[in-house]
Amino acid sequence: MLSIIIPTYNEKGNMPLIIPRIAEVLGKVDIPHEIIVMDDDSPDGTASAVEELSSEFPQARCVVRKSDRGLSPSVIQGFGEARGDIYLVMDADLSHPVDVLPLMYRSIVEGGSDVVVGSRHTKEGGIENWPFLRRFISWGAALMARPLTSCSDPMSGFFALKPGVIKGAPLRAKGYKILLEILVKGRYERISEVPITFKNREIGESKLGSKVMINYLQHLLTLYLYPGSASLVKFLFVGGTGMLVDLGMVSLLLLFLGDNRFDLFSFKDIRFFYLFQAVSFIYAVTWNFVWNRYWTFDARSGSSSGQYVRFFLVAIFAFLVRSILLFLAVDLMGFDHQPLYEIALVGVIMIVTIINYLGSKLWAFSK
Ligand SMILES: Nc1nc2c(ncn2[C@@H]2O[C@H](COP(=O)(O)OP(=O)(O)O)[C@@H](O)[C@H]2O)c(=O)[nH]1
Ligand SMILES: [Mg+2]
Repeated sequence: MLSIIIPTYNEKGNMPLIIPRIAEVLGKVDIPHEIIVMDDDSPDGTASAVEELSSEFPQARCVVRKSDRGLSPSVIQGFGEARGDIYLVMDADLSHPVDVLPLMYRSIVEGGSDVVVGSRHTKEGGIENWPFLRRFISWGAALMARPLTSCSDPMSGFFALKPGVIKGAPLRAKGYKILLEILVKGRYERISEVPITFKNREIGESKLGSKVMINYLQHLLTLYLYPGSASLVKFLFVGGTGMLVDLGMVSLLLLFLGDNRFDLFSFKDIRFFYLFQAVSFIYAVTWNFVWNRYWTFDARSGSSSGQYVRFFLVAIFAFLVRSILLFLAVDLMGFDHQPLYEIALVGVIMIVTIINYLGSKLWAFSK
């Protein structure tokens, strides 16, 4: 059974349009379903409109919410009310095309997707009659979420999923973009998109105004900080702090244990220099390991000793690659003067970073 969750606030006029339309479209292809209207006690009588319709459409019911109002909490509570095997969320105002419901249903049941998104930004998707500025803002907002998800339209309010995706996920109800929240915190493997053309509402008014934008930026920040999200961004950041830790440590060791405190690079015995470098290397790798395990990849469920050994091997391998490439570039190819040396160095660091990242993600911390 498909559970359709529709959050509403003052959508009385749309109820006699959307409920029969859903029943018609799904009835034609025999998809058993329930329609759960999650209403925030709308003063216009949305709930009684649903009540009236439910004699003809017994699959529809309304849950009236009197506390913790808001779009996302309504949807989250709707997941708790749903009794179906697939949950689908859509707006009440017919902005989301009802005809694609069977397609979304089938991409989960037959296509094996865990999540399906009705997308405005995919090929053949679109938005009807939006002025340029609104389109531009929407595009920019989606771009800012890009590192968090592969979905082209994570701001969409039209999506379906298997209940297992959100089971146990710590969904936070403060943002308006509940799909983005689910895509960052939920558990899923396959996500697909169905192109939709978003239509402007004809009945009622939009509830989501400019406050949504500030809220969105705050929401984005919490999602970027959430363990396991946007792992490449976090990995680069952690790697940067690791470089500072490495440099700081080597300088401290040289300062306090070097032969000549005031001249860092005058050594009677060069072996000390290598020893200090090795110590700082281990220290920095350990620093990176801890942050990457808990934060970048959220890999605390795996064995930490195994992860540490693998992470260390990746780091040593990357270090060897770095040394070999630099030797080739500087000693063999003659990239030993400005600006060739700098170009070679940047290139080598990029290659080594990619090795470190992929080695960590796909091997050291893989689940
Ligand atoms: N339960 C509930 N639903 C809401 C709330 N705000 C908006 N909605 C519903 O969420 C859907 C999208 O809202 P809408 O105002 O159309 O946003 P827009 O399409 O971005 O302009 C509609 O079905 C609204 O009735 C709210 O605070 N609580
Ligand atoms: Mg709308």
